[in-house]
Amino acid sequence: MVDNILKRRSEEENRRQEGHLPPGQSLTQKFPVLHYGPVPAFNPATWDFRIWEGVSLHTLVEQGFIKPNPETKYVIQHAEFGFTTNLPIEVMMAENFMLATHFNGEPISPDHGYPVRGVVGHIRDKGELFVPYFWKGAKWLRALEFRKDDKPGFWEQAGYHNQADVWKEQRFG
Ligand SMILES: Nc1nc2c(c(=O)[nH]1)N[C@H]1C(S)=C(S)[C@@H](COP(=O)(O)O)O[C@H]1N2
Ligand SMILES: [Mo]
Repeated sequence: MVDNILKRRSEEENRRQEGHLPPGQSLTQKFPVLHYGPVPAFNPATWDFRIWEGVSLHTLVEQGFIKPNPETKYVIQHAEFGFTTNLPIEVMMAENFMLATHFNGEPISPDHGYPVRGVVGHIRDKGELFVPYFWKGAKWLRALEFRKDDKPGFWEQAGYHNQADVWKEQRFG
């Protein structure tokens, strides 16, 4: 127990010195559950997942399932209970945006978004270009909406910063 705490602390210090840990943040070695509202029940008989016509994601486009609509600038992820989050299309078309069904070889747990969630980006090192990260991936994903204009999602409307750059400590919009 105490050993684990000390190990985490020293790992945290290493990460900070390497410039990977933004100010005011701490290192977690767990997979915390962070969302608003309850965990939905999954019923395969009634569950569906919609992608709007004329829109695209990198692999789906590459495999020829969807033809990109050049007018699209933003994509809204729609999840259970009306939760939404918004991202520029180029972010969702990047290699590190994923409609994830599994984590560490196991189906994603209900808490983390079963049967499918968005997983986006990474926390960049200081000085890299802006890359959105984990919080912009909707758990219990049900639809993707492709739009010309941006539309703030659930947390974004609740006052959180649209980009939330950790290095700039952008917490509120
Ligand atoms: N459906 C849904 N997805 C969500 C959220 C939420 O409240 N509802 N919160 C987001 C935020 S702010 C974070 S930090 C991550 C947390 O993912 P985790 O619970 O798997 O760690 O989920 C994101 N996706
Ligand atoms: Mo979050």
